[in-house]
Parts: sequence; C-alpha cells; structure tokens
Amino acid sequence: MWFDNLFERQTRRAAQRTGRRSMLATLGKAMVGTVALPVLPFDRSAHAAAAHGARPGKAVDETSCDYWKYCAVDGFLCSCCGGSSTTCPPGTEPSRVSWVGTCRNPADGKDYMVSYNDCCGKTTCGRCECNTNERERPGYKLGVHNDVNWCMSNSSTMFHCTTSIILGVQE
Ligand code: ABN
Repeated sequence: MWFDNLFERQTRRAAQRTGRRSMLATLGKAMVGTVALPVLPFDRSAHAAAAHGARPGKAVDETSCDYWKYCAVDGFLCSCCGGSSTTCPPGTEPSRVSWVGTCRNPADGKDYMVSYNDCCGKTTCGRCECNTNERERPGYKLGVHNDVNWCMSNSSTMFHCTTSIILGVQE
C-alpha cells in the first residue's frame, strides 16, 4: 500500500513538472533500457582468454598438440583443417557422440572437462595429428576412449578431424 501511494505521489509530481509526452518518452526509454540491457554484448574476452589458457599478451597456439585442452586428443586438429579448435570445417558436422577428457589449464591450475567431438562428412584431414591420450581408457569405458571413430552415429560416418570443447571446470 505505502508503495502504491509513494508511486502515485511521484508520478503526479513528475506529471506536474513535465509534459505528458516527455514523461512518456522518459518512461519508454527506461523500459527499453531495462529490456535491452541484459541482451547487450559484454566484453568477456578477459575471462575467455583465462579459460583458454592464454597468458596476458600471449595467444594460445590452437594448431599445436601442446595446447593444454588437447590433453586427451586422438585425431587431426580441426584448427589445421579449415575449422577451429571448437568448430568443424565447412562441409562437415560434429559427431553426435563424443568422448571426454579432463585437462589441467596451467594458467589457473584448474581441471577442465573437455568434449572431443569428431567432425564428420569428409575424408580424413591428415594435418596436425595429435595423440596425447592423457587419462584415456580402453574401449570398455567408451565415454573416455578416444581410439574410435565417433562419427559412428552420424549420417555420414567419414571422420575428418577432431574439435575440443570445454564443458566445465572442476571447482
Ligand atoms: N576419434 C578419432 C578417431 C577417428 C577414427 C579412428 C580413430 C580415432
């Protein structure tokens, strides 16, 4: 109740001080601002750089097997095949199933879960082959086994290259 009264008083005062048009315009701006603000892009590049292991002023090399998030890769890096470390090259599509690895980011000392999705639909890329296999397990633990064609359940089972997508961090 007190809130209603307060709001009414403020509104009346504002209406006396300003014209109706200008009040509506101000109200409109406030409403648009409230709705639009949450969807405006924020610069999160500092956080992204940290998560990807870039030290300030030093970019990571996505085409090197030494990049920490490639710790359990077995395949050709998509970043050398016309895609990136997280996207498939044109003409291929991500595997519907994947294996996961846990890799330590030296920039923050935290362990990250990484999904290794093969890209399917073209013959093998053949560039930047990495076989790091950290904590990889034999086929009876299929979810953490990488020596298998994960394009097996896609419409095209041709394996082209492998992406490495960070799923989360162990807190
Ligand atoms: N997961 C990469 C891969 C694809 C085909 C065969 C072996 C390994």
